[in-house]
Amino acid sequence: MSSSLADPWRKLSWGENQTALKFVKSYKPENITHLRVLLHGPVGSGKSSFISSVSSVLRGRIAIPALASSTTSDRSFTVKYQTHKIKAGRGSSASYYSVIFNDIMGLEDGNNSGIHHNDIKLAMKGHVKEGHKFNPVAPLSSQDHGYNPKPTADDEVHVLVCVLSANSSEIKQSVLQKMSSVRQMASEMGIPQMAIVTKIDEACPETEKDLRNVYKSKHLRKKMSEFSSAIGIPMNCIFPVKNYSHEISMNPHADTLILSALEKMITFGDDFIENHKS
Ligand SMILES: Nc1nc2c(ncn2[C@@H]2O[C@H](COP(=O)(O)OP(=O)(O)O)[C@@H](O)[C@H]2O)c(=O)[nH]1
Ligand SMILES: [Mg+2]
Repeated sequence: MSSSLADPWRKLSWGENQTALKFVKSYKPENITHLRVLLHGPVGSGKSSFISSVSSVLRGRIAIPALASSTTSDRSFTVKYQTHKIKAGRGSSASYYSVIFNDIMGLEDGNNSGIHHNDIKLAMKGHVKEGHKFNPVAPLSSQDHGYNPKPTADDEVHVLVCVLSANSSEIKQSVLQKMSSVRQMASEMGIPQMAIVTKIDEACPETEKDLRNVYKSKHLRKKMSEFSSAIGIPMNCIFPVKNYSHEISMNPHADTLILSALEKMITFGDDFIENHKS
């Protein structure tokens, strides 16, 4: 039996990125400064790489991966709440794009690692101050210095993105359960959710050879559908991506996948911003 479908189950205009790029670059939310995307997922799932990759796509060249902090072997680093912005232009005319990112790793096994459930909720509501160091055993309380008592719409999270690796047959059921419960918290707050599935190159040799095979791969489709039922995100809100990890030059097909996910983040986040205007 062949491992690939004759026809892709989702159609993309591979390498034709101008329209999407223009959309992302020119996007401005109404009445607020930026649209905040919160990425969550296990250590090593590719959150930092995705943010760097977005930066590379928007700037048209490989970004210095200054953001890649965590490695799978380093699970004990302090976890700071940090906003990542992407610079548009250079020198004195430099500004930032209106889509900004935070990433949190809240989903490790065991009690003493990861971020407390309630802290993730507070982050989504905008109560966590920039630079706050999460403490897994002492969740943030309203008396703490890191607590922002009066968050504005700019501090809030506008779209929640689950980040999972396609190459992780070993993602534990307990991790998926935690992701599912974070997603449910977001649902209760009306925050839209979606997922990206990273490392599609590692998970599928055909896709590694040519990224355009991604929606023909039976293996990846199965993987995405498993994630979909495990965390409760519909298939049409799950996007496979290949992050820039080891390459030294840009790949227009990788950009197409990244932009396709990014466009969805913006339209979802913008809907939320629209619906919650005060
Ligand atoms: N081959 C491949 N490697 C990736 C991809 N995304 C991330 N990586 C690698 O996976 C490792 C962990 O990624 P990182 O972004 O630090 O994960 P984080 O802990 O979620 O921030 C790094 O070595 C990345 O280079 C991908 O799409 N393909
Ligand atoms: Mg990271």
